[in-house]
Amino acid sequence: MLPERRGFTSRSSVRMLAALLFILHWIQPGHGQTCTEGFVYDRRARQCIDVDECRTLPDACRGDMRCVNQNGGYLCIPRSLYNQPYRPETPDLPEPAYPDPSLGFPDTFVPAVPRSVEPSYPRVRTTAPCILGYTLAEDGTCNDIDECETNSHHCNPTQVCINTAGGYTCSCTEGYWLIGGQCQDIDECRYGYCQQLCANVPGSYSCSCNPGFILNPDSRTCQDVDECNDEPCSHGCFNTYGSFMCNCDEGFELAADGTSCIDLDECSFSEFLCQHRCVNTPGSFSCVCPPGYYVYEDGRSCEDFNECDTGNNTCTTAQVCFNFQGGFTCLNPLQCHSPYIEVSDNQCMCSAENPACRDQPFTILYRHMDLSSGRSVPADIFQMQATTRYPGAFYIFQIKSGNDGREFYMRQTSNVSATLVLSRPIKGPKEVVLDLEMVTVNNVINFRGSSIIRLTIFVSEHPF
Ligand SMILES: [Ca+2]
Ligand SMILES: [Ca+2]
Ligand SMILES: [Ca+2]
Ligand SMILES: [Ca+2]
Repeated sequence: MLPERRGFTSRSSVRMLAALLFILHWIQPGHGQTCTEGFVYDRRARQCIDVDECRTLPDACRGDMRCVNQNGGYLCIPRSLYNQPYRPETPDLPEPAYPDPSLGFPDTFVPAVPRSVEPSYPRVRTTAPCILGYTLAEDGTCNDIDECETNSHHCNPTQVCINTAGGYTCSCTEGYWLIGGQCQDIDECRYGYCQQLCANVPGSYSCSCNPGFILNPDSRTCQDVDECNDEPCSHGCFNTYGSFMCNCDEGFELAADGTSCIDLDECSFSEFLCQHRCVNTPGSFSCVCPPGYYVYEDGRSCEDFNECDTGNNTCTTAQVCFNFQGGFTCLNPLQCHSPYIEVSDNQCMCSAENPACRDQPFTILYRHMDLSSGRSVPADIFQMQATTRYPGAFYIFQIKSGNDGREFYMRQTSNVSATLVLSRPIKGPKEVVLDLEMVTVNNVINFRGSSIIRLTIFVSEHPF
């Protein structure tokens, strides 16, 4: 850092001529006062004062040097010492990037020792009582100059000036750092300041979170929202990282909205779910049975109420309750019509001695049975058998009446027995009264007689 003497360079003859005229002008008035190099005579103050070469010389320092005025001279020092670019080593500290004062600032330089000057009149004080950056107070002490306050700093307009003891620093405000001598916004997003979403703004930044997260108090990281706390699900809720899931109780399925549960229509799954009828219910289903039935333990089958066993019937004491599938009936006491007489509570007889009984069946036996509608065919449904066997006799079994729909036929199973067979499906509800006849033929004694079983069949409405 050598002081460069520019006063007498012959770079520009015009400038030299101007300087010469300037000097002459000062000499001419005849005050008889001359100042040494670096000073000019101030008429008002009547003393030699320092020339600020940095202001008066258009190109006091060359190149990348900066001019610093000194008492009786000036200094050229590298500009780099004024603005030390400062870059934080790690990007995660959005701290103000204060330049290190130790790197040196103009006002913290030790002032150059003033050159000795020739004694002159008036004598110029060449030694300041305080070092540079301080000013002499009235009490004789040296006080720090607040360059920021007095606006005598050299911070550039993007910087802020911070006064220090004996000097000052130029700094960037928070959120900016010094790049190329200018305070430029820190792009915090580029350095991953935010965990999830980041928006850079001049001098700052703001973090936000993806849906399902909330910003932590540190304003940078995000944490999962436990959505289940707000009970968004109709039924069950499971919190997940960044979201949540709903599930539904048995018998329900998740709706398209993902939160509500809608009933499953189990009845639509299969028509065999219930024996009779399926009724969908919220979260379940139930089987119902027609009147006269109840739902069995399996929940789907229908079982006939036995109204006769349970006493849940309307039969009088004189009547006999007869239960069948899906209902019951009250059988009136047997009434045998003349010439028949009653021989038991379900049998009438026509006496052989009675002439009116000739060509009439000897006995009529009353029987009742029930039959399910739609029973698969063929089906053996009733047995009949001769109870009295006469030597030399044989028996013929036949349906004498009641088989108009031809649903039945009689199949002889032995010499003395036969089976009533259902040969066509029969649909209830209806009562079918069949007269099943057993004809006894004895050619030895030339006898032919018959007995009747009057079979009443209660065909149920339902196939169960
Ligand atoms: Ca920023
Ligand atoms: Ca969650
Ligand atoms: Ca259901
Ligand atoms: Ca019944």
